Amino acid sequence: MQRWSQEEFTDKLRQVGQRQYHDRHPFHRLMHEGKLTREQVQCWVANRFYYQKNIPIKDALLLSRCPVKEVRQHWVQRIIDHDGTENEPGGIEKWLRLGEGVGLTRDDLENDARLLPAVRYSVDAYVQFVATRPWIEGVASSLTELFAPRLMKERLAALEKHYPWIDPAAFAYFRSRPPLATRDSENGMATVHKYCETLPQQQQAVAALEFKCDVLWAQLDAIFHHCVTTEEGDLR
Ligand code: AHQ
Repeated sequence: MQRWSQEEFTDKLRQVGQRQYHDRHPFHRLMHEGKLTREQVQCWVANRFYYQKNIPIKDALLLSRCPVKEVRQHWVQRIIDHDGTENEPGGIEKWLRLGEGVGLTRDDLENDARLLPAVRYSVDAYVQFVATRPWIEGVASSLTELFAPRLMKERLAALEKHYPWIDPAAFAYFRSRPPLATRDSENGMATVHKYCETLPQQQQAVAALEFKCDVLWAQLDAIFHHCVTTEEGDLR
């Protein structure tokens, strides 16, 4: 069987998102419907911080395994976007400010005080995946961001509408992230098109994206179980 055309390959990748992206997870649905309590929002922010702070680690691992200068030249910007510079707060700093905005301390987040085991393991599995798989599979796994801008816009509108107890300034991350996510997913898509030259490589890229959707979904399963069902009884 010969390799997929670029359109077919793009379509296969986008179908993964339609089937498995975490925008449809019950926890996000509760959030978007304004049904989360203060404690449940805090649980999500604290646990998602572990994912956010591991993104630059994952990206640095990918850089260290990628021999193609042109790919590294783009990829390095992702680390700067999250770590920031001495003058510019990056995504990690904005997420810490989100934490303070929902009533947590920076310490709570930085010391993983509320980190759930399954969130730790799913994020660590993502970092290990990028540390051990071929670098192009690490690129493919980041393509969940094809679907992130729409989710973040829906999330921002819901947070501003349904959670008046949170200072809207705390949502800076969700305002600034979508254009970066679009830029990164466009670069990632062009990179997998260029370097997945055989059908098996294309199939591995789709598998990498499916794996990453499970990484995101598993985090919300843990958060939903610990912070919703056990807290709210049998809320379905
Ligand atoms: O804030 C997010 C982010 O910086 C990234 C980096 C990217 C990657 O390299 O895997 N994935 C990602 C995502 C972020 N936010 C998630 C959300 O729901 O807020 C979505 C997630 C993604 O779609 O992969």
